[in-house]
Amino acid sequence: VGLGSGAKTERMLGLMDRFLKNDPASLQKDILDHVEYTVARSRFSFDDFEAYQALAHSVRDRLIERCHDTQIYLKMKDPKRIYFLSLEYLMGRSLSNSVINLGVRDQYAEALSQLGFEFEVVAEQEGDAALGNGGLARLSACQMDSLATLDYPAWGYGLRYQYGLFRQVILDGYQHEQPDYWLNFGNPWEIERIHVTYPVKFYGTVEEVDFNGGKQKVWVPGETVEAVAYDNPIPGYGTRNTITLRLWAAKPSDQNNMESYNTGDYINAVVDRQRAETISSVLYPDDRSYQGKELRLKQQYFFVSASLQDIIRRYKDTHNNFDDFPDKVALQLNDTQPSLVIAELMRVLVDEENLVWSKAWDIVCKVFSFTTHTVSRDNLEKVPVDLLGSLLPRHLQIIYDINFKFIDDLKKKIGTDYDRLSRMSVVEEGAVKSIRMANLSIVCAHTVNGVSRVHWELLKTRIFKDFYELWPHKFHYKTNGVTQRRWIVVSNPNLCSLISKWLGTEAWIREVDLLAGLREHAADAELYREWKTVRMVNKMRLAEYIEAMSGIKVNVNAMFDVQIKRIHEYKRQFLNILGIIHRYDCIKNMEKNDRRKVVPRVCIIGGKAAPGYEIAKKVIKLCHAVASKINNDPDVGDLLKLVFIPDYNVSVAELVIPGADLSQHISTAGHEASGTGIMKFLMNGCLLLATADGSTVEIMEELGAENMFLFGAKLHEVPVLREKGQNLKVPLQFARVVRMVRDGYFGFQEHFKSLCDSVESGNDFYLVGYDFESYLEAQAAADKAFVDEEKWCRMSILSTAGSARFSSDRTMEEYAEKTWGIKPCRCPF
Ligand code: RUG
Repeated sequence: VGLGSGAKTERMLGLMDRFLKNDPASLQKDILDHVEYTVARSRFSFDDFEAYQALAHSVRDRLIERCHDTQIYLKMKDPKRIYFLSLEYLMGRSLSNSVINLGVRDQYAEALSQLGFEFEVVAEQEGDAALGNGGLARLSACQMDSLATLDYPAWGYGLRYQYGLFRQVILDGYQHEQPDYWLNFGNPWEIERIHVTYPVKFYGTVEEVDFNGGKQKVWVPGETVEAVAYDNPIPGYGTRNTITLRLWAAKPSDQNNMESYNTGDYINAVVDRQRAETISSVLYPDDRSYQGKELRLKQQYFFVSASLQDIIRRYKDTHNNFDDFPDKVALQLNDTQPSLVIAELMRVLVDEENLVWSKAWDIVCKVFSFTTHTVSRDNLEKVPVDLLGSLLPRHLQIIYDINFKFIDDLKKKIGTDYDRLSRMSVVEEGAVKSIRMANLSIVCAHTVNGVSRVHWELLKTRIFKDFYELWPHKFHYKTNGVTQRRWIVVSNPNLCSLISKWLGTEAWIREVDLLAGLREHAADAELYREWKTVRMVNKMRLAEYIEAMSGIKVNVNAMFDVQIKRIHEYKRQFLNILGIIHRYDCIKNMEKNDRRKVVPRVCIIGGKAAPGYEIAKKVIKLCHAVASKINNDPDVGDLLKLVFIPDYNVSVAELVIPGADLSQHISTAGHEASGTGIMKFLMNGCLLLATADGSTVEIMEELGAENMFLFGAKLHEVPVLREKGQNLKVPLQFARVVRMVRDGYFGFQEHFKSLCDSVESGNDFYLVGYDFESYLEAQAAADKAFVDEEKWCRMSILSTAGSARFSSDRTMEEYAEKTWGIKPCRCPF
């Protein structure tokens, strides 16, 4: 329905707010109606899960209402919009977050309680939406929350995988992967838009046809797949604005296979149709290498083609040429996975909209911004030319043309420095001729952002040095952030109330800088008491979870020391485990009396290893082997426990982070582009044991080094230390603990051999041995501080107070102002 500004529209807008009521009595009726008519159960008999389903549908109605209001308003105002393109989103659960952002949590809790249900128990019924791997994907989710809350006219686009990130099951200490068919019981948080579908084409040939007295290239595709939109509403907090994360699912298209049907090959035609659906069926579970996979490339193109058709359709609703496109559209590339959209936009503008190349190129250069999350050149995405040429022949030609013109211009600027020209080329020659997706993105984007200041330095001096020297103005950074709504308000309600009480306002939930006001109270004994109580309750909740999951009873007065994140060599979970072995070894070798001086610890590790990442999987096994030794040793008792939390995901993080005393972020300097887990711990008043890597450096500046436990080789020292290789001095304690593993003290001697080899005899690329001594010193400093309860509590309060800068609200404001050129557009209804 077209939207005019006439009296009818005004009247409709006036009526809207009154469609759904939010008082507990109305909500109760609403829930019961959904029990009867949506879940199809009797209102006299339904269980927690059915209550969850009904509740979710009731919330969904309110989300839909707000989504519509927001879109109507945006359509009226037609502001410049940001389109966020990302192949991964780690949304986690939606219920609690939605009702909090809608401001109706207490009303729903009351309505449920009157029906005999408890909100927390019902909320636990929800599974995670895990359409992503790790940091990059959770960052996208946090940013969507901030964009909605800050009233930015934004859309998120991605893929609706049928199988999210695998479920991790541990059997005998080994990781096994199980498919996550998360849609099994339906998904109330999405709206299937059967009328929003686009054809996406693949394969075929490029032909030259006569056009306007000249020749024009035309792509004649060989296969068509239909993209169907599934909208996931993202409500802002304290605003009616609710933006949309639109995820695409692949469905067979009726344009294929008519031939087969006609020739009677019915079965093959059906099988062929089913194949189309595989495009959006599964998320690739490796967050760093996916080179050269056809399905992956198909996923990328499928999602960007559908998204771009949708974006252009929306633009054309109100514009009849492309002159204003850059003033109305900003396209954000979240890493290189969406970068094919560059070639796709050129193709659409030149081949379909008949713009001349120079005009199309001018538009392309104005609309794209690119954020890279990578720190190593080796991890940059490359697409083999053969693969791209067969799947998307016209796009390959366009990329060649872009590169040809770029190199031509470059030669005029830098002359015939062939080494540099070949490094900067979008096309990599070599055994496997490939397209460098990062180079393509940099050439076309007006802005290239890193995700922390250190990352920006690395981009300028190492990863994209040649490009930086050519276009210094393009390179910037926006330090990542996380949303305080998910990571305090939803996951740590007691801390949330305490903060609001001491700040005298809840406004910090939208205006996060107010958190700094806690500094004023950092020496207040009353706050200490309340702060400690809140933290203890969270620890008890975590202890219960650990016992339920692993049978291990932990001492809540011990320091809860947590490292939860993807398992990677550079993140050095191995260093953590070797440190735990050292601690164990010390306890064992102590006189009984001296053991009383030991600060008790519960070490908690969690994370998934990519299915093909052998060394990472061995780290998980080692963790279990060491845990089984330590946890069953009567000499150790409550002084040390090691727990591996299986199937780490967003909702597990929501439980673990508020209960952590100390958290570890111990990557080798220069390997973590930013790190965002650390920010969630910081917000929750957890103390940090960390290396000066990624955003930790900025956190340290904000908090003061005295409020953290820092250790390890600095960024500039790492290459020098690596040079030394064999001759690098490693402490005796290190050799001893590695030997314990090597000699089979924890069993599985043969299995752990390659793991030990990876940190010894000049192989120690991640400097585990070199950093071991300073790691132990930092751990000792943490022990010392923990015993001084007042000091610890003060540091904890200062951590939360210092976390405002690491909110994704700040990050999104910076992007909006400095990169995208968009302004808030707040729905007034
Ligand atoms: O490893 C990085 C993290 O340091 C960063 O915090 C996160 C969000 O920017 O992105 C992670 N990342 C990088 N995930 N995938 C990549 C691809 O190289």
